[in-house]
Amino acid sequence: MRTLIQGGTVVTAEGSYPADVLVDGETIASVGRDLGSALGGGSVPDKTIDASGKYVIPGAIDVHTHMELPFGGTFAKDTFETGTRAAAWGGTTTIIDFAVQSRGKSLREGLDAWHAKAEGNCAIDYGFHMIMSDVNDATLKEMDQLIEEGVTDFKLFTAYPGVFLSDDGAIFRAMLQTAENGGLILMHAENGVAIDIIANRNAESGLTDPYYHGVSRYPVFEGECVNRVIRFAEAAEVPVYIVHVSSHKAMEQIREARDRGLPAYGETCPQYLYLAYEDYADGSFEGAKYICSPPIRERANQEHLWTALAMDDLQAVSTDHCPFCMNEGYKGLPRQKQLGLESFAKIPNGVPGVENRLHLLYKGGVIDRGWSMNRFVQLVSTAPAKLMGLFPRKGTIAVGSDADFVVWDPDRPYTISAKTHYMRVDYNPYEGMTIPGSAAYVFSRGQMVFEGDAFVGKPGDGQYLKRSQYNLP
Ligand code: DUC
Ligand code: ZN
Ligand code: ZN
Repeated sequence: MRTLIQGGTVVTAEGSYPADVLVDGETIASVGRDLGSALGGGSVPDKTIDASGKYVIPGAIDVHTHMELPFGGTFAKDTFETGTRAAAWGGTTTIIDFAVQSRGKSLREGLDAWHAKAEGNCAIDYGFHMIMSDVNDATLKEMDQLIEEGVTDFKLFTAYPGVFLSDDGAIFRAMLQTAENGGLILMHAENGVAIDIIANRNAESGLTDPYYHGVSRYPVFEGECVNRVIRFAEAAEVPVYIVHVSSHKAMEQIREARDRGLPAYGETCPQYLYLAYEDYADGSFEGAKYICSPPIRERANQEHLWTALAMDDLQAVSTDHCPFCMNEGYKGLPRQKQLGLESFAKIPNGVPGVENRLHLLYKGGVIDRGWSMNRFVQLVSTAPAKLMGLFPRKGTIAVGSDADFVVWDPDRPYTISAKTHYMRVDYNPYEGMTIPGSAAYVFSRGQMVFEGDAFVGKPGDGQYLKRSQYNLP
């Protein structure tokens, strides 16, 4: 099957130029001017897409999702089937989800469980990171095996005492292991022990509204941990990647480390760029929609994060997609956010976003702040591909790369709404926001997945990605 994408502007992280793209099977066969006539008389493609007036960008990569994550007595609502379809609609053609090692179990058991959930269900390609809840001699050895299987990084937490938290020794040991095996440590860096002291004090004083979730998790508790784990990585002589950077204080630690020449990297997420907790100080339960960890912050943080993305002090944008419904009974399912009607401490942590990442970055970055389309592509596709060992198979438009791409129409406005979104959740944090452009066509390994708003892909077409070692951007 050969498909010709004709007359568009190809955009990569390096540059933009008018060119056609010829897809043969699952990969890009040719990129150049006027490929239609170059093909010659008898040789016509099976399908031609008119991309004039549109951008042809690499399929985007969301390196931080939680499909079906068990959390606080319930599960994140999107399955691998519904979540990957939603991702594709927004222009994301690869996700990397977090497999979880439960305390006392092996990494293998956790990884096998995540393979079982995803296999045969995904509309786009997918990979896994591994969350390590126990660092010990056995799990350190297992890390080497997982790397062989394409799970090349490991997430550790300084948050969630008693569940995921790793102490300093565990973090440092895991980093030393990656110095040997070439893996990458990803850190959820917030001081969960200190947070719990403030959170419990607030809850005991009757300050139980959703608003106090954010109030209890001081930005300095994030900054302190980011600094600490970067120092451990410096000592272990390994790179480190900080997930979901939410505050100015945390971002500054990454910037300062990079200024010293250290391979410290960080991502942020749309919720930290757009949502602010002071908007939910009215005591209503509405704020539960926006409860995630790290929390959304005071608005003053947002511009610092946007600038950090523009200046490469942060290198990627992911979503931390982890949707929980607000209302009991949604699609006949039991309560989720309402588990915390009595106290914010019981509200499952997470926000939806997997289908709106490109919309929000395009509007906030390209339209409102004048970024180039190349910077946009770098942040949503190319840097994630490099950091997570997928480049150049993914993350660019080049001969031989997988034919994962999006025909992005700058004149196809879209108003975000839970009434029309594909995510399996009963609200959208960005409800009512109008985005001037959106995806007109989405391709995954040469197959069209979305034609406008019509899903033309298939659950199960997405394949597991065995990833390589990071290739630092
Ligand atoms: N934070 C969230 O908000 N949800 C899932 C896990 C996490 O760390
Ligand atoms: Zn996290
Ligand atoms: Zn997460």
